Parts: sequence; structure tokens; C-alpha cells
Amino acid sequence: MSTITPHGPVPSPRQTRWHARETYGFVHFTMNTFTGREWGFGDEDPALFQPTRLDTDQWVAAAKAGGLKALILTAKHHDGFCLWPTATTAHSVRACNWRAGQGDVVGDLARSCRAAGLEFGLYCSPWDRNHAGYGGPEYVATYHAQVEELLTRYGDLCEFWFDGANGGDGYYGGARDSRSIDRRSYYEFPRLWASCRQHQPDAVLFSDAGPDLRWCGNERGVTGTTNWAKIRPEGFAVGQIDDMGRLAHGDPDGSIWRPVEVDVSIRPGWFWHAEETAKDAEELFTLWLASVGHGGGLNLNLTPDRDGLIPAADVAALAGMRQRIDAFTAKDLAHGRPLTASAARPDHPATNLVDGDLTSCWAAPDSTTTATLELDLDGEPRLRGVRLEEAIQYGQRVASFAIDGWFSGDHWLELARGTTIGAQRILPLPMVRTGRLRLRILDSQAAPVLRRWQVFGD
Ligand code: FUL
Repeated sequence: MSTITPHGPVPSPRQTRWHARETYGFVHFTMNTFTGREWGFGDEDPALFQPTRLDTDQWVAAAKAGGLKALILTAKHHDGFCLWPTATTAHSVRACNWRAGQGDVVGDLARSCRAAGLEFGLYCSPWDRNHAGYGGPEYVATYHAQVEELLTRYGDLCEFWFDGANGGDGYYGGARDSRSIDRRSYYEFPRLWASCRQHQPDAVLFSDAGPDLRWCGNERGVTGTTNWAKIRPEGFAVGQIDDMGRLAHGDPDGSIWRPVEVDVSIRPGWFWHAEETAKDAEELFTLWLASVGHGGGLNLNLTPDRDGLIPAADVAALAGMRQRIDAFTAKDLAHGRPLTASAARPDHPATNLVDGDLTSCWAAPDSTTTATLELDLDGEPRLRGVRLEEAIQYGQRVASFAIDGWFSGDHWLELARGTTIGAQRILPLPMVRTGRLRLRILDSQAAPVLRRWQVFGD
């Protein structure tokens, strides 16, 4: 077999595993759940934290209903309250009446995830509005120690989330003032990330500046239809972004692999609020199309309530989203069907796209940057959509493509057009009937190499 030379940056093994995760969940739960705030000031009385029916198995069951493959918990949000019995501050579950100060939400959820076969990740806010030393070196040491506790006490983590938010004012041990920090240097992220690598080599690290995953630049649940998983790292620090558009779209000439994670809440807020309701199943399905369908990962936030449970309506919406995804992708009309390409390397024929084997791929010969592939369907099925996947172990290449259908036995009609493909591109199609489809690769940075073409319909 001739080898395919990678084009540009390629995913690391931990990023490759992340790409396969696709849909997972955040859990925002802390003091804010009880105060009704989104950003606690840091002066909240630990006695307020009373999730009397807390059941992390129920959170995991909700996640499973939605087909989420992992949960990432806010172990500490901006208010500084720690959901685990940390040795670094008194402002934690140890100061609560809840479970007589013996509770550990992080430990509970880690166990529930593990028992149910879900992966587990953590969020620990750099900004801490409770800590007296915030802004000085003492707090940085505390923050690093907190992350270290989380990296070493709760088993394997699949992801660690570094939030860029900092609003300035806070309680800060009673000072009640405003503190600004140099976002580029204060938290000493390079040292912290080295510690993450040492203790949790498989965990992907998320922030505005990676190193493994980038933010998509909004909290609405959508990333660019043009979405390069590669980026030029200049111009990004945690909490400091020179160009939001580049986060959503990536850089076509990016020098490092750093795909997009799309974080969005099932409700308007990140935390549970009595007056807010969950998005419905159809909205969640649309968000899946606009995130996973654009080659990103979907990190869908869940909001346990004051009892410590995910509300029933939210669980129903999650289950409804999964039903819609399953129904959309249920029938792959391309599987095993005859497929030809205008050009292929002899050992990488077009039929590799429809053989159900994700390790085999179709590759155009070197220096070929356009191609046409024709697929014969069985009869004239009604279409719903397509999924295309590049073999990203060879880099991201395709810049533009179109899908055509064959109509009335005599002409092709363009049904959809897209730009990048990357890890995957899912395109809903008009629900027309046709017996033949054509994929035109219109522009590619290097010879296109794809691993799958699915056609959904009935
Ligand atoms: C933001 C935070 O300020 C929000 O509260 C939330 O945690 C979101 C995921 O990230 O930066």
C-alpha cells in the first residue's frame, strides 16, 4: 500500500478520541443554583447549599437518555465554592450542613459516571471571587493546588475545562473590590497544563487558547459551516481573543490541530433558575446539526435544580433529541452501494467510503484537488441528508463541495453545497426522491482523502 502523506497538522491520539465522543454534557451546579444567580459574588453562605435529594445517578441517566458520552462538572465556578472537600480553602462542601460537611459532589458524579460507562471531566474556574488573595501570587498557588487535587483524586478524566471569564469585582475575602489580572500571564497556564499532561495524559484541555480544544466564540450552540480544525495560535490567550470569527471558522492555513467544542446550555442560563425552561427536542436536534454536523463537538449543559435533580422536562427534551438523531441517521442508503470516482489511488478506491469500515478511505491521486463521485442508490428512496467525513489522520483538506441528485432520467440538480468537511459534515437535504447522487469536490488544499459518505433517507 502506498502511503498517504499528511497535509498540515493532524489530530493527536487524545484529540482523535475526542472527535469520536461527538456529544457530551456539561453540568453547572453550585451555590448559584440556590441563589438564582449566574455569577455568584463569592460571599455566599455555605449553609445555602442544600441539595437534599442529590442523586448523581439520576444526572447520568438523563445524560444517557440524550446519548451524551461524558459529563463535565463545574467543580468550582467563579464564586469560588468548591464542590469537593478541598484542602485549599474553607469555602467548600465541608462548610455545609448538607451531609454534615461530609458530602463530595465531584466524587459522587465521578462514581456515577464510571458505573454507567460515561466518561468524566471537570471545570475549575480560574477566576475566584471568594479568595482574599485573588490577583496576587498566593491565589495562583491555590488555584494550581485545586486543579492538582482534581487531577489526582477522581480517576481518569476525559477533559479539563479552563474558563476565560473575569468580570473584575468580587467579595475577595471581604475586600469587596475590583481586581484585574494580566490574562496572558497571571494564571501560569503553561505550567498548569504540564501538570494536566503529567497526571491525566488522556484528558483534552479546553480553553479559548486550547491547547487541545478551542471555544467556538459563542454560547448559542452553533459553529461555522466553514470550520477548519486547524488554527494559527497567535492572537489567542485564555479570556483574551483578538478575533471571534477565527474561533468559529479556524484558519485554512492553521499550523496546529485545535478543533471546536460548542458549549451551550439546555436552558437560557448555565444554572437552574425557577423561571426558566429547557429548549425542546427539536431545538436540541438543530443544535446537534449546527455543532457535530459542522465537525465540532457538542457540550450540552445540564442544570440540576435545588433538590439536586435534573428536571423531568429537561430529561424528556434530551431523550427527544436522541430519538431525532437516531431517526435521522437510522438508514444509511449508501452502505454497500456501487460508487465510482473520477479519480482514485488504486489502493484507495471510492467503494471504501461505503464499506462501513472507518479505517479504510478513498484517496484521490496526489496533485488532484477536484473530483466527482457517483453513487447508485437502491430504487428511488426519499432523501433526508448526507454525512461526509474526511480521513483526518491525513489532515483537513476539502474547502468546497456540492451534492447533486439525478432527476427525470436526464439531468443533475444541485441539492446542497458546502465548504469544509473535516471530521464530519452533516447536511440535511430537500426530501426529494432520486436513484443517483453525485458528490463534487470543488476545491481542496491537497488531494481529497475521505473515509465515509453516508446518505440518510427512507
Ligand atoms: C462562561 C462562564 O462565565 C459561564 O458562567 C459558564 O460557566 C460558561 C460555560 O463559561 O465563561
